[in-house]
Amino acid sequence: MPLKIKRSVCPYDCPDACGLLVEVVDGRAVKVRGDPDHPFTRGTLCPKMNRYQETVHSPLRLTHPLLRTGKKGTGQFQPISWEEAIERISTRWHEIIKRSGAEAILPYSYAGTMGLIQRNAGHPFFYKLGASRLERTICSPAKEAGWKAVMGDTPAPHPDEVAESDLVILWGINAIATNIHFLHGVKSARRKGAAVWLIDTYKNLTSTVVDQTYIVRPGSDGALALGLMHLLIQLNLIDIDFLNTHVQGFEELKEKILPQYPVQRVSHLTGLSIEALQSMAKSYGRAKKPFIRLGSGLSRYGNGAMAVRTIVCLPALVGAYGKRGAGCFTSTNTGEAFAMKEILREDFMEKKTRIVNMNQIGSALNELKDPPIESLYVYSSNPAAVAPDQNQVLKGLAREDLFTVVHERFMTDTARYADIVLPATSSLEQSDLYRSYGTYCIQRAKPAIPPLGESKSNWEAFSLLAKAMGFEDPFFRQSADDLIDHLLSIPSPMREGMDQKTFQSGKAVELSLPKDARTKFKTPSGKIEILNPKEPHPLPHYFPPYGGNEPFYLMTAPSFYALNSSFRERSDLRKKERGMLLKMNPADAEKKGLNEGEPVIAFNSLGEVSFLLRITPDVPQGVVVAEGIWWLEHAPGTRSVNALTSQRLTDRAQGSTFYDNTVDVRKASKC
Ligand SMILES: Nc1nc2c(c(=O)[nH]1)N[C@H]1C(S)=C(S)[C@@H](COP(=O)(O)OP(=O)(O)OC[C@H]3O[C@@H](n4cnc5c(=O)[nH]c(N)nc54)[C@H](O)[C@@H]3O)O[C@H]1N2
Ligand SMILES: Nc1nc2c(c(=O)[nH]1)N[C@H]1C(S)=C(S)[C@@H](COP(=O)(O)OP(=O)(O)OC[C@H]3O[C@@H](n4cnc5c(=O)[nH]c(N)nc54)[C@H](O)[C@@H]3O)O[C@H]1N2
Ligand code: SF4
Ligand SMILES: [Mo]
Repeated sequence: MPLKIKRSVCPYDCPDACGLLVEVVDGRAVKVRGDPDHPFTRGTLCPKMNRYQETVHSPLRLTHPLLRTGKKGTGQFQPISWEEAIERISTRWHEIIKRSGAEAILPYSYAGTMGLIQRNAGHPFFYKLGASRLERTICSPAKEAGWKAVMGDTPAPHPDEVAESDLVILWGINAIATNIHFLHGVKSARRKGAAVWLIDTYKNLTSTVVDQTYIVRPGSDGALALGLMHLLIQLNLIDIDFLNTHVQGFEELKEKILPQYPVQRVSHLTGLSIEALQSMAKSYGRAKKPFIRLGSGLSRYGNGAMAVRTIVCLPALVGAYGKRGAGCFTSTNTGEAFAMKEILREDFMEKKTRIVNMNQIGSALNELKDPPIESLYVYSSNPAAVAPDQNQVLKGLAREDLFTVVHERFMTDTARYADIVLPATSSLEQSDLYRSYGTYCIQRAKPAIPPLGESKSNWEAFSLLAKAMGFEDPFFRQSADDLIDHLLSIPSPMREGMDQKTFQSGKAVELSLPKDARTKFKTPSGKIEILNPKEPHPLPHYFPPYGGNEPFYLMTAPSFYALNSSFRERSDLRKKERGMLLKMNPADAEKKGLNEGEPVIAFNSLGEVSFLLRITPDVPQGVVVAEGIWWLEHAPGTRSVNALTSQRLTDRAQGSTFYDNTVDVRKASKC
């Protein structure tokens, strides 16, 4: 059989959105490589995706619709046809709508695939149905809110500009795991003499590729930024011309807020020494082009949006926003590249329906009334593993009166609780349109291989459901490619001058950035708004995170070998991770009488989770780290990390607070 090389895109929730070259033989993907023609991928992939074919052709892929035969959660099912599955779902939904109204039905989806068509395929359907709406704020809305409060709609710089910087700060981001291609630019900056810092709550893997790691107390970054700004003024390292021309509210910040953050207090709040703080301020103030790459970790706290807002003010003081290769990169906002309203079709909603926050799915399933949630339709997400307060989520999913449908590639923790499981195609089997939150690349993907078994894409599943529910609108009868063609026929300034032929051939092209992004800030005042009169607190300040009563702050950080709960089907990657570990400082382990490698239980008022203990000086005292989200079948106990995280939300934008939890730790057995 001849070998064909097809282009595709990595579908996962990762800022890099890599271009792929897929080697196909006889309808099977046999090898997957990074596309050398992709401007950001540059021919290399991360360790997770290097063998994507093993995920795509995994023997664990779901290939038939399934009907539950055993108790919820036990994973006992029998195969049924698509016709029967759709018939059962639509019959049940018609009954529920008649009895309780469509708001008793709730969709739950997130970012199993980032492709715009497949990711959002359910929106038009559920708007038309009149279902409850899901507030999709599990990831980083607080980070966006923090940026927006100061910079409005100002676009982030091109990520490769970092190569021109002389001081790169990786702030709350384990880039080697979560943004590996960004490090290409960081490395070139470093070769030219730039210093690279990591500011984190523990020495994550990225600390091995930087010059200096600063360990801060969880949730204290806002205080750090205020302290640095205070020191910059004292050291006379601010750019007065830039502040006078482009910034609103510097004087107010200087007079009213910064005096509250003398270096001693900031040292106390952050855990950084006075010397370290002074040295940071001097280096930052003297750098010609300081570039901050801000992760989302520090935004997942009760004070997360304010912390981000405060950090985003820092570059304004030294005029960094006015220079190429300097400033702050949170994420690219490419929302205007395509007419999203043509994908989402909010206009299908006849009246505004109830909103359920996805971080509070646990409470929603157990407590919502008028009407209670009677049916849950999950696609492109694994809430039993990824949502906070796992005990509440599992309790809700176990309700016998809840009719749950899960459209999935694998038998995940959530799928085990389904009444009906529908098999999903992988990204290599479906058409889509991709943009990225870490680059300005866009790409169109066509299927590289046929669907495995009877699996169907999200788009196809919703087409079938729309028909069964009697939706007449022609929108639901088009194919994914029809919709992509329609979107491409609508012009956007970001796509102006784009090379159509290259794009249609499946290669990545880059969107264009406004030329005046460094002098014209897209805020109501046209200036960088350190003072934002529309915010409940017009000036940034520091307030503590939620915290808790237990002795250790729990960092639920990303794993190098997985992406949220995706890739857990892969035993090769799981083996490299060496189990579901809890990392702890040697002094803490000694105090607790705990030994390397032994099973331990982390616990708080929400739950208990078993881990294997890893003792390491990379973690400071008072902090424990659990990297990755494991499937329950691979966990040492009966729960995974999110049994320890709460449903509390961020200060702004209703985001998740995964990092803002405390735990205690004890030996697993009392012998
Ligand atoms: N390999 C891998 N890649 C991924 C993911 C994954 O799970 N694994 N997840 C994907 C997704 S959905 C997202 S949103 C992104 C996530 O990427 P980001 O959220 O942008 O950042 P992360 O790289 O997850 O790193 C978060 C870091 O923040 C640190 N941190 C926690 N609290 C604080 C704090 O108070 N202050 C400071 N300074 N640091 C703190 C953590 O220790 C951790 O190292 O990555 C994506 N890519
Ligand atoms: N403890 C802790 N919990 C966290 C985080 C953390 O840092 N710590 N991070 C949070 C963050 S930032 C995020 S974004 C969320 C992510 O939460 P999710 O978006 O739920 O992410 P995944 O765990 O990757 O689950 C995605 C599922 O979609 C399926 N899938 C993939 N492609 C398709 C498709 O085309 N169709 C269908 N129907 N299914 C598909 C995959 O098989 C996978 O099971 O997790 C959050 N949870
Ligand atoms: S770095 Fe991110 S986008 Fe690139 S292959 Fe890995 S997961 Fe996919
Ligand atoms: Mo995320």
